[in-house]
Amino acid sequence: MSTYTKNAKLNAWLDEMIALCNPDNVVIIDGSDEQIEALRAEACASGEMFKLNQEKLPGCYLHRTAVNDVARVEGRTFICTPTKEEAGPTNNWMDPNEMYAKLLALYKDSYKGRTMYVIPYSMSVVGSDFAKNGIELTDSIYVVLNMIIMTRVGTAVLDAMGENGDFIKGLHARADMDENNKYIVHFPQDNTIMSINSGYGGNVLLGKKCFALRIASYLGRNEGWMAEHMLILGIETPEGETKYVAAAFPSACGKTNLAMLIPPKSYTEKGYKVTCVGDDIAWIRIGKDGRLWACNPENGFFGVAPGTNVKSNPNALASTMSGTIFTNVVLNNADNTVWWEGLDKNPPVDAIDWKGRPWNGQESTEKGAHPNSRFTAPAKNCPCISPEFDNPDGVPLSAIIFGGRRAKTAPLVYQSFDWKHGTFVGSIMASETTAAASGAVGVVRRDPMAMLPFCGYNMGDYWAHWLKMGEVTPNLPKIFHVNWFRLTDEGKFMWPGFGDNFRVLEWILKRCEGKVDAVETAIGYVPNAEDINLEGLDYEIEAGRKFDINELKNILTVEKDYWLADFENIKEFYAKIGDTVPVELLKQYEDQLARLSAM
Ligand code: GTP
Ligand code: SPV
Ligand code: MN
Repeated sequence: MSTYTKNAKLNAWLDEMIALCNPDNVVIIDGSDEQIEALRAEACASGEMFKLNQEKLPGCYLHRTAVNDVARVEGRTFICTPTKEEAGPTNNWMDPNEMYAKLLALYKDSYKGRTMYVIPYSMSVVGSDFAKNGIELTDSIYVVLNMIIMTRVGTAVLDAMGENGDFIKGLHARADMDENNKYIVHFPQDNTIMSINSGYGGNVLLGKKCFALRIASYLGRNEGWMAEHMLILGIETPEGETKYVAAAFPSACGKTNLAMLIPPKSYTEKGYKVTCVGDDIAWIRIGKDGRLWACNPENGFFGVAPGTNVKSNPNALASTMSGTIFTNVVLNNADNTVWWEGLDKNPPVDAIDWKGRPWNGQESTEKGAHPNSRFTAPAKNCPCISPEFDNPDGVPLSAIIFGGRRAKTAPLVYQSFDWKHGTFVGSIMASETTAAASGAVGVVRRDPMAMLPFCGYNMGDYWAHWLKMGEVTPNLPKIFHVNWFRLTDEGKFMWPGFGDNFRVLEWILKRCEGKVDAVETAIGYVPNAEDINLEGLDYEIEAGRKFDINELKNILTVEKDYWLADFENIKEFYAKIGDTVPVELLKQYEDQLARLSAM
């Protein structure tokens, strides 16, 4: 047996994977600055990455993926549990033995002429109670450098694993990038992830969606905790107190933006502040005090570039100013910097688009950056990163917020009646699809708890786990639902959104503290319009349109007909999940339908 590390299980697995993939070299990633520099230089020499203007953007690089490899591929993502029922009707499934046989043939000699990089990484603070270790094997330097930003990587992780410690196995190979043989596969019972024929984000940064959500949600159910597609933020009040909330929105529906928001001036002047604990994933456990405590297992942000600008999300923009890898954005030849739609109103004229073609932003009718182009930025770069970011205990949650992209139906904000009803609210979440996954954009689909593409087991069993957590947690957070995306008949966003979302967060916290009344409706508690503070919101949100209390009343209404139509769709969705839908949720469905019908 080889002696790459002092962990016997790891050495044995490495032997097996080396024999299978047949690399020319094996490199253990130790996380040192010298190694990172050498890898960057090698990637630039081979054309895999481009070094950007190091005066304006120190440590920043650009990467372009293959044009047919720009988002997660849900159709080729599999959960291979022993039975199909365990994976459930919302996941693709194949018999594990059949899938292993298929994949082993694809991986055979796939590293020939290449280097195998062995990435030891920890999700959460190395060695902490929350932490779980992983090893990702990859033949892509781009993946190595992204993992170094997104997770805690290197020798310290091997030390924490010791001679006998367990780890999640992840094998990634670019292979020949054959679309028809692209697979992102999870074997929850074996703690194993296998990804082949992709080089893009969530398909290949195996610590993220594959481990921290799909495998971790499965572990969480067995071990009594939760892995959720949620941002975590802190709200600091003028009195110096900080309250924490977690929020689940589907991909490209505003988590990074909410996680780093800057409150309106009228609030910052009084001393309110938002701090960011995480922007995509939360691991949640019951703390000694009986509350739910959340930590962000990641160490960086893999954020959507388009739409990020000094107004919408200055903190995200600041986070990308050093040590960042940009993927599929525009290269500005004039000063070797980057650009994307929505950054500013001055697209470069002498530029290269995300496909690598010459691009004139003043003349071209095509987008320069891909709608799902991204930045990979270190969390420590974020000006509002929470002082608790590295706290191994995480932070205690006052509220959990669900939300989606709904042109109609869902009001700006409402509160569920209790945890069971809140679980129902999460289970019926829906959103218009975005460019974060391949496929049609703008189609309404049900996306329970924003976990539809990320739940590592049967969705009905996952809902049961939510209900169970509600029973065993003595001091539960309150559950809310928000929708920043209501549209006018002309297709304009009604609510100003972004920093002004703080106004809604304030109402949510007041509800948690019992400081404000609400209107009891068929779907939950809705604010009295007067209780959402509109102070300072007297600017034009677009030419000729100001937001006022009448517009607010409009987006707070519960419209019976829309909701009844939605319930038809929910019925179909529940039928698809089938027998595993908890009886409690069926009861919640019936009760809410009765309340709506009686409106
Ligand atoms: P993932 O990284 O895919 O999980 O996405 P995310 O949930 O972090 O979404 P993100 O914050 O990156 O936002 C995605 C898109 O939604 C961007 O184009 C934002 O500009 C837009 N967006 C975010 N918040 C708001 C809002 O309050 N109102 C409106 N109208 N758009 C928003
Ligand atoms: C998402 O799609 O929810 C993301 C990006 O956060 S990815 O890492 O590709 O999943
Ligand atoms: Mn996400």
